[in-house]
Amino acid sequence: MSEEIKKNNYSADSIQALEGMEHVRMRPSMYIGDVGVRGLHHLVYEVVDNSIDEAMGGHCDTIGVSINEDGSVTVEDNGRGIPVDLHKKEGVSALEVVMTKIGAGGKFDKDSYKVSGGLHGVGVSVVNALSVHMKSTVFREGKIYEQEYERGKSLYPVKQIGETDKRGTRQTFYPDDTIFTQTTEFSYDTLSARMRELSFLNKGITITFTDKREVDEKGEFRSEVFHSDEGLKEYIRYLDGNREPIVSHVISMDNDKGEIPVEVALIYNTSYTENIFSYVNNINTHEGGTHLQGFRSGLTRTLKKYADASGLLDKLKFEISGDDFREGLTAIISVKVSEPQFEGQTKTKLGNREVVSPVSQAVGEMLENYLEENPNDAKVIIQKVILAAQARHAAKKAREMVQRKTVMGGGGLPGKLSDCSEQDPARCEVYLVEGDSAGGTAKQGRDRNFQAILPLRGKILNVEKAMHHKVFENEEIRNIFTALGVTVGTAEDSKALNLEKLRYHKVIIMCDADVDGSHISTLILTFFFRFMKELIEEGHVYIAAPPLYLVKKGNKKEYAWNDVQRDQANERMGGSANIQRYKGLGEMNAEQLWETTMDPNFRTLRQVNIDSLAEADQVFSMLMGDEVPPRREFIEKNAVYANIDA
Ligand code: 0RA
Repeated sequence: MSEEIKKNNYSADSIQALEGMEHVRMRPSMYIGDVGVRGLHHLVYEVVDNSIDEAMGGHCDTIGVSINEDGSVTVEDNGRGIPVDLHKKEGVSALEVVMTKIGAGGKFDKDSYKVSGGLHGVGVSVVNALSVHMKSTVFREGKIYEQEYERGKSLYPVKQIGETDKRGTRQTFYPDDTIFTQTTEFSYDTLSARMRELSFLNKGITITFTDKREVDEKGEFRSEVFHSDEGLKEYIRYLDGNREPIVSHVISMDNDKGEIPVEVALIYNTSYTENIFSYVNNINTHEGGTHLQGFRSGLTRTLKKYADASGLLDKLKFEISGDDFREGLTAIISVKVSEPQFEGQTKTKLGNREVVSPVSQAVGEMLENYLEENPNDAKVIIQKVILAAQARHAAKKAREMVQRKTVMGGGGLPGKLSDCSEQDPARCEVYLVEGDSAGGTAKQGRDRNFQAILPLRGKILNVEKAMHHKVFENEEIRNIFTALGVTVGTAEDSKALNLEKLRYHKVIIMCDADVDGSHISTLILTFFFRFMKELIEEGHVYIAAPPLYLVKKGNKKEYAWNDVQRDQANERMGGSANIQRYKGLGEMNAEQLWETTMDPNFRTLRQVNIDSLAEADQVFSMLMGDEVPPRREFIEKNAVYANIDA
């Protein structure tokens, strides 16, 4: 947008601005992405972003976020307080302008309030427009000011309501259920994960997160305090805590002085997966972009140079590829860009060309220093790279075999697949079922028109711990690839998944409702997460929910998915009903399985989505990695999909 257009927008009269607020209510998705669970949580991020900006400007160090008893959310900081003096152009207080005019955020103060941009950064007025009620409280220059709003319209002019020696801003909003029709209930896990992430990305800030909707046995609210002094370095330790490092330190740098502030931290571990998380202005850039490109080029260039000089590559018969430098790498890149250009399908790909070179340079310098000062680590890294190159060649052969079988095997679907008759993938679903016997029941119970069944034998390979060629050699995994009809990998891009030929738009994991079953679901999800991430991202993966109990009395029967439902059903039947606990899918007959778990009119499917890739990665590495105790604890305490929730 040119300067001129910006100015014109800004001087737009209040009628136009009002239309702006109405436009937000008419087309909320244009501002917050969607009006589902994700959009709802964006409201909180938007408000918190403003406080983070105030903190990044050096004006505050503490942010409180709470979900209140009534389901509203409060965000409070100890910054300078949003100005309340008269805004000359608009003729009302600056606070009112910020709260009720679209795109007004900070235009009255160039230095601060340069909101993060990107997905969020639409301005707190958007949150206001989408809230049935909102209240702003400002603690500033010894006084307390307040203003309230309904669906974005102020209820009265800003008023002084008292005196204080505090400073700061408090925002409380109650999302509008006529906009967020799916739900207005905030998820503790989602918000807590984001606050943790923000504290790592903005070191030094203390973020307190409290859920006041419930109290525990001690009568206390669930609450967490997030604070990181070391930022990304600590974030890496958190993410990789369940993996075994092969170098002695986290390698990191923080250059906040440059034109484009760059922060990077990385470590190498014994696994075979590459894990790079990139952020622009605190927003996770799932699709990567120019900062990631800079990171990769800096990493490859520097390591290659070092390896060449070391003579370690002399005996190697293969070319080393970029991928080889990133096996077992966990890295985080965070850049701040004043006018970010976001591209890509989900607008999470950074497009600014000017970012490539500073990031590449910073990464190069950081690594060069580290390799120089830690020659033993350097050697270990290069040896790992060589192993990766060798394994890549082996994997390529194994993959080509899968490909040949998929493409040329005369439509050779796996023998164990019971396919459906419908041809349109959009209407087809496939159940991945634990065990041959449950597979048999599912096969009898299904609607063969559109439901296919692929039984999986027991535990599938733990891809978190296996080398890639082992993954492609594994029969169960090959069956999944062939059944779904997708192919992976080309010589240029071993990670590109081809979803065009996907044969079923719903891929449903159906396992026993017990610890073993959830372990198997997790193994399958881990496989999808590492090798078919797009399948999850495009919303194709679901988890079936078989019931835990059958409650029966006379000719009445009810199914129950938890203890509360079981007891309620029992009560409805006047107590003393016969209660059968299903120990596994195998105990249900075909009709029962259809009724409860497969009939689209009755079943509940949980769609798997990844809110935070970093959080999901941490969970998977913990669940599937070497460290047993945290896994035990987690599986015992949570549904396995805690952070990839439905
Ligand atoms: C612009 C100017 C000033 C404060 C802020 C913005 C501000 C905005 C937010 C949003 C959430 N918390 C905030 N805290 C402060 C004040 C400039 C001054 O006092 O000189």
